[in-house]
Amino acid sequence: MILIKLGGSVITDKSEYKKFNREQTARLCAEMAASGRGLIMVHGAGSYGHVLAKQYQLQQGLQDFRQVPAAAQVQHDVRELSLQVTEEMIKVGIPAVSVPPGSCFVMDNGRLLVKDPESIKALAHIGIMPVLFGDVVADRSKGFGICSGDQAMEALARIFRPDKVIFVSDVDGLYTADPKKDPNAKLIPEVSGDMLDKLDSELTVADVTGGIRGKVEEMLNICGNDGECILVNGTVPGRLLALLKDEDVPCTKVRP
Ligand code: ATP
Ligand code: IP8
Repeated sequence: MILIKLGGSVITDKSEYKKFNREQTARLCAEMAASGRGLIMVHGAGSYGHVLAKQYQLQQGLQDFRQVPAAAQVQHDVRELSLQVTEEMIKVGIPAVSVPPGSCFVMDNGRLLVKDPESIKALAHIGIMPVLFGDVVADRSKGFGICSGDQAMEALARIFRPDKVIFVSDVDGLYTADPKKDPNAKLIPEVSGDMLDKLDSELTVADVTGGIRGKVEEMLNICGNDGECILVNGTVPGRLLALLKDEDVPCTKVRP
């Protein structure tokens, strides 16, 4: 089984509040269906989550009751995004159901706890793909917190023990600097934990979950002692499909 995350930067325009990229999402869903591989999918929140979350500093937890309506609005918005994503999956023949982390799980001090995975396991068992996503989730110590899709990936990797873990974003992989700003940035084909400190990763769009650095940290978590995670560009047609068919494509492999 392959665990795959469609990043917020491929399914939305992260610079504009609630701008869904339906065309790109539909193509990526078609590539997943065409691969014929058994998949579990997660998606990011993109501009349905990060814009308001940043404005109201939701990643800090509950500090001021003016944040409460914003937390509810973000939960509403990411569900709206998720239903649009699962709609595209169903259209290409993948039976998928959106499972909002904020309504089934809790966090503790910023970490997602999935104590009882029975419902998501049971869905997968009967062939329905449970789709988790970045969400606002109740937090035992902070009132609420932001659970990134990357954290949901970590939880699902523990539950399903996938053969392959893929993160789909809008860049070919991890670079020495942001490739959108630095024309001399070089793609790093393989990354290990000790390289993280040297990484130049300034944020250019609203992102409350640590941007590319947070993602690589979560990928290293998922790798544990001997796993591997792959970061690949979903904006290039056919690239995800090629990777799912085990072909060589430009990407970054993250290893411990
Ligand atoms: P989300 O986490 O919202 O689901 P995502 O998974 O698509 O989104 P981002 O967190 O937006 O990923 O990270 C990808 C972005 O990181 C790219 O668009 C790129 O511009 C930016 N970036 C910054 N520094 C780097 C770097 N050193 N290497 C690669 N990308 C970088
Ligand atoms: O897009 C962020 O999840 P991500 C979730 O996977 C929210 O980083 C609500 C901003």
